[in-house]
Amino acid sequence: MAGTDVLAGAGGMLLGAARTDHAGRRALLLVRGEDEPSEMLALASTMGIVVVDTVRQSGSVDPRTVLGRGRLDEVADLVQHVPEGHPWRGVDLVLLHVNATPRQLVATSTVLGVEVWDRVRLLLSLFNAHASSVEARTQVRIARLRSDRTVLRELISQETTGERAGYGGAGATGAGEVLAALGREVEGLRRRLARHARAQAERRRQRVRSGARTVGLAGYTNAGKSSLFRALSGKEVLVEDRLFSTLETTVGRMEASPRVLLADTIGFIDALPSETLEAFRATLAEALECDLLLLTADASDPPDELHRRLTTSLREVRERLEDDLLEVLIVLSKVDRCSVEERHVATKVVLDLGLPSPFLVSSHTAEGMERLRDAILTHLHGPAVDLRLVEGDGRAVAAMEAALRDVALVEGRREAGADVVLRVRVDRADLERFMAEHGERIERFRS
Ligand SMILES: Nc1nc2c(ncn2[C@@H]2O[C@H](COP(=O)(O)OP(=O)(O)OP(=O)(O)O)[C@@H](O)[C@H]2O)c(=O)[nH]1
Ligand SMILES: [Mg+2]
Repeated sequence: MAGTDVLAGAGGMLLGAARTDHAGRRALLLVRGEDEPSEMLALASTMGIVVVDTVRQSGSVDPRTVLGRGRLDEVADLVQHVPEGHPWRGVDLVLLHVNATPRQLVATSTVLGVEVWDRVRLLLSLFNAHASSVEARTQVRIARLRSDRTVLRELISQETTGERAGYGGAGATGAGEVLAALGREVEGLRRRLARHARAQAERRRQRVRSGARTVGLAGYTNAGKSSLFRALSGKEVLVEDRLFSTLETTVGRMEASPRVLLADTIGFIDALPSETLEAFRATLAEALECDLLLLTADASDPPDELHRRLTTSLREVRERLEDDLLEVLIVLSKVDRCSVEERHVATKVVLDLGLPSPFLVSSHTAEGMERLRDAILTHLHGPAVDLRLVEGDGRAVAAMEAALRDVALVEGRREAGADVVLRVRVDRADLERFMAEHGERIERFRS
């Protein structure tokens, strides 16, 4: 844990120690320009951080300090000498609403003398707080160390050019050693993650060999992916009204369709630098390397938010897919919260993006779920067919039925005298093989 600790104490560089629980901390949000900080506030509140005030300065972002230097000095003065009863009392964290450069981070924290996080560091701390599996923790740690390295390099460069006093007493040489140690740690973690990714890829190959089909769930964070996963699979996963509840991929079988696997995964967010998301590549691959993708969005978002989040999700998905031909269904979730009018508006947002007509569903009321399930099966196996297994000369229908059940998903069954009529979903190749073997005893109708 050398990296974070060193950064936390480095000559006034306060960028966050290794603590994972930030609930109850009081923070100040600095906004430059006209940006709307609601997502930043949601990220902070997801972590239980109380943003006591927002300081906004018009104009464009200062390349050195985000806010202008004069304004930042004023803020520093008040942060360091807060009068009794002032809302800034107890503030020990300052948030920058932008993805700051290392230079801006170092300068701002030096001037303010309190811990400073930009949007990326806030996300990394959030990931760190939510990461529960070894895999997720490793991914987050890699992303964090990479980010720390850029800040350390900036510190070293400022010392070398005399812009700042010695680094934590040890000087640039000491910092250079820390940097090298961080590099080694990242390499070790990456090797561990690569082993994990290889094991996952092998599991995927085994699934394909066993004839299973995978349906991936992707979409903006908090879109309702895990709820949809739960509704379709019956498998319990973490569902919470917070951003990034899910950080790793869970695979489960679709209820009543054991050959269809669903993969729930981490959500997307705007403007997450690719080197940060890179740490989650293997996790995303687990869900995105699928036969069918359900791109999920929250129908109850305001239309412009829905548009932005869908655009981000589409971009992230497309960047990660080698295969453009992947089939995608658009799912609008949480429709139980929407009026008829709102549903129309949300549908229009989807169609205006040139996407196929969306499935409107609610994981809470199960509305639309049957239709979605049906569409999934139709995409994977084609439409349902009815097969009549005809009883004859001693060969029991039961044996045929058992053979069919090995390759097909049975959706309905009725008996007609000694015959059995089954409604099935079956891959064409499997059906052809089955017909070749038992053809004279099977009547196929209503496909
Ligand atoms: N009303 C309503 N709320 C829903 C529905 N589906 C999900 N939610 C709520 O939306 C919030 C987020 O749901 P999740 O399923 O955790 O969303 P997610 O996309 O997995 O989120 P992350 O893993 O954090 O990216 C939770 O509070 C859910 O209860 C729905 O169909 N109707
Ligand atoms: Mg989730």
